[in-house]
Amino acid sequence: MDEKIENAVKLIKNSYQISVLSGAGISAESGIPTFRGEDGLWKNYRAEELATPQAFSKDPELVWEWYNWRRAIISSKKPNPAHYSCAKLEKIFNSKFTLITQNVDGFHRLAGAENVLEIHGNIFEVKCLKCNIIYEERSELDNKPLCRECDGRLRPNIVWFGESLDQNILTNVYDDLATTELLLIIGTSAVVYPAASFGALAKQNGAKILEINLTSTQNSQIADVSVQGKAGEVLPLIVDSL
Ligand code: BV8
Ligand code: ZN
Repeated sequence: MDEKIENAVKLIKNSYQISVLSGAGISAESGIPTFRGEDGLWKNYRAEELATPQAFSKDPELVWEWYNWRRAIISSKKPNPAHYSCAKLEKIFNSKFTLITQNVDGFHRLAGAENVLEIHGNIFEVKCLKCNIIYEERSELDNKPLCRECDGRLRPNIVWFGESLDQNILTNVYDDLATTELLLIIGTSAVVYPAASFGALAKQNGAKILEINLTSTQNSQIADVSVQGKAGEVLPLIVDSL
């Protein structure tokens, strides 16, 4: 077995409590475009200009067009072996497992994971600008969707650039990063804050770091083991060897 895979297995076996931080790269093999990769969402739609409150107030229909395009893509795809391996890790570690994801596709839950912190929201949830209700909405929406309760305008229940993350979720994240013994950082370029700082924070608190990514990132320098490869291939190899 590849030495790095072996070391990764050892890190997990020597841990009592583990956490996962995932980014768009874990969904890449499901066919979901990443944000900054070759087929990146950013390239086609300059997402950092669309995923903002300013863009939404200026042209809500354009922003909804972009989210409806992504909702359609995600609805036609499914979780890949990396998502299922994360769910398997949760079965092994039980209550000593936390999954922190930047992804909004809901694939971790679809693959069976339960203790999932969706720090940037969920693309299949909507929020009413008038009555503030938040609800799941999987049906096809037009570019000016209205609230089912009060007919107010809806926005995606997603954290946009310049918006703060949900305080309760962040508290859960920081509580977990204070005690976790191993943080697996899978498929994130680590450029978006505050998630980009989670690896260093966990390390500071004494955790080991295992990174799985196609390329090196700022987390590679602090990783105890950094495996370069596809999450859908590498993670099952590691988890099936536990
Ligand atoms: C906030 C929802 C407080 C949208 C997203 C300057 C310095 C520091 C911070 C800032 C700054 N200027 C502004 C900020 C704050 C800003 C920020 O971090 N900006 C960055 C760009 C510098 N952050 C915020 O605004 C956050 N809020 O800080 O609140 C505040 C309040 C007011 C004012 C200021 C601050 C909110 C951030 C949330 C933004 N929302 N998503 C949507 O999805 O529509 S971010 C977006 O990027 C996605 O959530 C995505 O998950 C996230 C991170 O990207 P990645 O997941 O890492 O994806 P990426 O494509 O980048 O990388 C993919 C990786 O996978 C690559 O490394 C690739 O190699 C790898 N990969 C590819 N294929 C595979 C693979 N790995 C393994 N296997 C494969 N097969
Ligand atoms: Zn409403």
